[in-house]
Amino acid sequence: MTTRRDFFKQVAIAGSAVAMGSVARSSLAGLPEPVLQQSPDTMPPLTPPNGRPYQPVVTLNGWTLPWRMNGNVKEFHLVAEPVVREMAPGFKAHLWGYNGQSPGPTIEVVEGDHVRIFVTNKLPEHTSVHWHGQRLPNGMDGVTGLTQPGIPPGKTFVYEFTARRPGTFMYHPHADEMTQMAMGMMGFWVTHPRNHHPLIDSVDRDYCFLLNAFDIEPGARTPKIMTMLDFNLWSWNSRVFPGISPLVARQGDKVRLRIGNLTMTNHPIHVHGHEFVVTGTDGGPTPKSTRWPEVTTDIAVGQMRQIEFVADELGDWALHCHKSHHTMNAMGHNVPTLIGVDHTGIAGQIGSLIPDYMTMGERGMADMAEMEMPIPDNTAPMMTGTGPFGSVEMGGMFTVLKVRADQPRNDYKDPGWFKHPESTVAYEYVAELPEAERQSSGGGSLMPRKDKRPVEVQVTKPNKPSHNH
Ligand SMILES: [Cu+2]
Repeated sequence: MTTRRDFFKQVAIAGSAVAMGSVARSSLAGLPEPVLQQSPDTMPPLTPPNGRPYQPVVTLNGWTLPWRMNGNVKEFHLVAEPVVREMAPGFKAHLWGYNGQSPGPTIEVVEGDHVRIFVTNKLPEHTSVHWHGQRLPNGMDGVTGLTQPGIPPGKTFVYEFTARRPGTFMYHPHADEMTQMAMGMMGFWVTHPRNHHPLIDSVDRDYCFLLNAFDIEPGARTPKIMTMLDFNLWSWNSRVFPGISPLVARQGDKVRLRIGNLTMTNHPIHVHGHEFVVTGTDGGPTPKSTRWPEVTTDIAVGQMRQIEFVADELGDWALHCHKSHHTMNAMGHNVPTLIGVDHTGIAGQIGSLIPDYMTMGERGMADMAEMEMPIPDNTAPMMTGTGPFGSVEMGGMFTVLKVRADQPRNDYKDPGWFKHPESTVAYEYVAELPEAERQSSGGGSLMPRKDKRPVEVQVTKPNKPSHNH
């Protein structure tokens, strides 16, 4: 452990992505040096230094794995290992991943490339890598027990195949999958077209990320691997809002998003302010005749979707999963619904017994986002992220598409909040509200009111309770 800690110190000095030090190099002679990533930030696209040229992708809160050309073979080195992933500022999870992060690095190759991937297993149990969606020899498919023995701890296996068709793919273990996927082992794979492809447009910005989910008790660090459905952290590339980078674009840019789902449920991904078309799946590019405009696309379990649009509307546009429980973090689950329950007085009495006690949710849950609620150390707040108008009241699978007129090309830096032109923001109506006629009338002739009973549900709206007990 000491060696590793010292190594990380050196890494911090040397920069964010570095080759493994000389200690490990001697024992791995003949292999490409594994490159490790220390930062959870979105790294700039990796322009290919050699091999066939292509337009690189940008991995949200991730990076692309550098390679070595060995003759005409592109060689990569993946290291399966325990990692510490910062899922949001102030919240670190103990996961399993590849090369220092979960997910692992994105692998980018070009159609026709001969690819050799060394996989070193530094986990306490065997593993394998399945190359989801690829055409390859059966023995390279990575299914433990079926097409290969598991890679034992401490051993390195080699996968070798030709990237036969262009498209959007992913990789993940096919060994003790329930554990290894629940712990965060997965990565993205993009095979770029070799020549102009009639169904693959070139774009100005090409983003990719994986949908994943974890169940980590507030205050804990390690996911519960037995959870099948009731996850409490819904993440993109093992990050939760407000920890997910914004997607930035220059006005008029053609933007592609490549999204893969490795959770246990479907995610309807919704883009505000723009319409997109689905241009590809993990089966390849979609025929043009099948493309129609959408603002939400459902991504089922084990599926990948490639969507494209022109970012022509200036602003800060929400981009999120449309399942509202997937845009909140741990603490937001298993809270009883208290809307309409009047707690006046009770909180004070309980507060004398439990100093930090506060009532939750009697007017809805928005208060929760505003309050500085005491939460255990190392816990992502339930929903938060502060925008220019206050709390965004979101967590989990949420980020912002930022379209700017002056965003420099190939610049992925966060431009800050959108400055709305005058008179383009929703505003308060300040005059007296007229009484609606139907409030006093007996109803129209088509639907006359049948009786005069008062409405049955009276929602109690108490005054804002004080929470400073
Ligand atoms: Cu979702």
